[in-house]
Amino acid sequence: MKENSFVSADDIRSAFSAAMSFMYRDEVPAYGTLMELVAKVNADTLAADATLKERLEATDTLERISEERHGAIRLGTPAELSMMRRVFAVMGMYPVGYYDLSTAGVPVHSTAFRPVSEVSLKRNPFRVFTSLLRLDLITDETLRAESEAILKERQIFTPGATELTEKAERDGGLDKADAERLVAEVLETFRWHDKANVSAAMYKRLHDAHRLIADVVSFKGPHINHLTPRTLDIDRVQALMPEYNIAPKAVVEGPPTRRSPILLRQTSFKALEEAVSFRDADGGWKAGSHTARFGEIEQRGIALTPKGRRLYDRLLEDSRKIVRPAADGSNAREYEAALAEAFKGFPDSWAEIREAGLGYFSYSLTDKGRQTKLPGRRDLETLIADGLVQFDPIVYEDFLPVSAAGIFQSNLGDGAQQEFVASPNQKRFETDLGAAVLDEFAHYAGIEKASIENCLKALTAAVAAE
Ligand code: OOG
Ligand code: NI
Repeated sequence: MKENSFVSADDIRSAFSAAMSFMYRDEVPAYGTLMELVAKVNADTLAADATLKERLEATDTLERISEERHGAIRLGTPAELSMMRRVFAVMGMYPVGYYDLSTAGVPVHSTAFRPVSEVSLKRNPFRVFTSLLRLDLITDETLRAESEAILKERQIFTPGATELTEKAERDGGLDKADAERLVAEVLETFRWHDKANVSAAMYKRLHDAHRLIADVVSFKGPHINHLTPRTLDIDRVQALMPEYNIAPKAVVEGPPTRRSPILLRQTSFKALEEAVSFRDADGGWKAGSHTARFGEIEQRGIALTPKGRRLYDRLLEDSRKIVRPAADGSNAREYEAALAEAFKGFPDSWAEIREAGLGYFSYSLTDKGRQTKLPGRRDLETLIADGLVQFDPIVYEDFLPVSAAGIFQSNLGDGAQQEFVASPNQKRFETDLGAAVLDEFAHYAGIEKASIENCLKALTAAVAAE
């Protein structure tokens, strides 16, 4: 096969995210309603803000503004995780970051499979927050062994998905027909199954141990549990959800509303109780219900340096010392006020954020810079002061463990939280994954450094070329 007949990984990912969106809207009608609301709020925001519209047009992202940015799944075994990695690689999605959620009372650890290069992110930014169940955190040994045995029996990938992934690995890509088939086959892994793998009694035992364990172990596959479009005004969507008959989670996760947005803000509508059936003793089915699937929205800001992230974490913690958001939303106002107050400690302009070394920026030449030739290298600050170089925030493309835990919690029901001993285990996760995860900070730092190098080179190359 000639290499140039291969479909690009970016195109496969695009087709896959579109197929997922279509399937999920069909499976979860409330999600379709959320998409409509998001599209409306985005259109209103753009109509009221001509500068924002221009900027989005210039960066070529206007058309896809309300499309999904991410989804999430929860896997049961190391074998599932490593195969998932291989499948996502065919779609140009690679594991970035390690998230330990045990501290937040959720027995999983996670990574995000996502496109990494700027070109790929722009083409289609779809990513999947992927969690692996940690049976090692389950204290009941019998239940742990039973769960392992149940999970061992299931096969979450179709033979076609496996075969096409192997083919892509062998040949270095897929042609159009194979790529289309792969998307259809992989979609099966994420489909909802309303017939459980277990009896109602087993489901109850799993559920009593932790709702998340029941969600992973009881079913044939890792149903997609939410999709997340991007909104230009998260506060507005949060406020409007009830009018659209969808129940928002109590508070928006992440930083407060700001002039210069940092990291990631997220909210969701609460997971729905859905009809499922369980196996009974004589081979029939017994009616029951399960709560797992929801819809989420996100708004992204600048990626923070380790120093900026430490400040963010500290301020978030400070605000939560004053008010911890209650699951029923009864103190949402107080929480928002405490959050806003705490974040007065975080500079709110790009210039200050940059000067304090809190965020990552991409540097480029100004018009004046493009017409300038310099005899030798000058330091960056002088070039900025002289108006030759400008800077723009680099968007945060990853996730936040405290926010993720908040999203998990509000969608696992409002019952009592469970405590687990903090036990991050990135080594174990990477062994199970079969690869190392990319370090997000190193990645952003690399993008920033490359942009500076490009400016310096371009400014001096003008002389060399003379
Ligand atoms: C994943 C929750 C994390 C996010 O946006 O932080 C997440 C899950 O509930 O499986 O998707
Ligand atoms: Ni999410």
